[in-house]
Amino acid sequence: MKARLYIIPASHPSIAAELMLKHKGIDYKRTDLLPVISKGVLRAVGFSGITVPALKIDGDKVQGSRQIARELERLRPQPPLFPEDPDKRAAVEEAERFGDEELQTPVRQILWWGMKKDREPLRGYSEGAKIGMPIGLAMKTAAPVVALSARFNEASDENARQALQELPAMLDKVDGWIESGILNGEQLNAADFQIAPSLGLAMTLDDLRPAIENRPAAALARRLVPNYPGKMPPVLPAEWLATLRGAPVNP
Ligand SMILES: N[C@@H](CCC(=O)N[C@@H](CS)C(=O)NCC(=O)O)C(=O)O
Repeated sequence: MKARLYIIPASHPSIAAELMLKHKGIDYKRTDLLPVISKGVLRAVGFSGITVPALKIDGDKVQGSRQIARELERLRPQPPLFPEDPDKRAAVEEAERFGDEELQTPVRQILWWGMKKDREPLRGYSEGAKIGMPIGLAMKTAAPVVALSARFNEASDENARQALQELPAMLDKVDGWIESGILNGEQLNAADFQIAPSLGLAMTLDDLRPAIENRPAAALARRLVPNYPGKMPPVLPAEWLATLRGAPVNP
């Protein structure tokens, strides 16, 4: 099987795709792309969409972490990414959908909002990546990359604040799935691989880690992404963090 995965360093759905390729034991080559520039490269190599993860496998092109999960399952059924039992499969698919459609975005918006305040952490998030130029040189283009990425991801004050408010209920949901055995069981599944990278990325933010690290969700992140690249020092306004830390919200 010939596979090439296109990623952006530290992108949570990209890490989900890598985890699934490894789970299936599929050897792959990786092309690391800088945000923004990634869109043009993906088009140039024949993908119809503009986001990573994007996978070329045996001549086919698959884009999107959930689509990649299904293509890998089709190409190599063992070890499985989805349970055989229909009820269990439906539960895993719902958790996976939540991870993709609901959890990824707030984490991404908080991260890019933080980068607008302090873009130096971008260096750490790119650690170990082969982006085709020295990281010091890439950092010289960091200002427009951050501005465009923040705009692309709609990382406005309002959305970042809203994302912070939504996060505790989302973490409760993940903890509930762990307690009921849908996530973080003996047999890992597509939802584990989808959700753990979002948790891992969130935990690279000093502002968010305290709200996650003692939860069951953190154990899932530590199991699957123990060395998530990057670290963002405290950057969010204390007032915005109040709901996350359990303090009452001002009326
Ligand atoms: N929900 C999609 C999200 C894909 C996505 O938005 N990827 C981001 C990186 S996390 C991207 O490619 N952004 C383009 C950019 O930042 O320039 C998936 O799971 O595949």
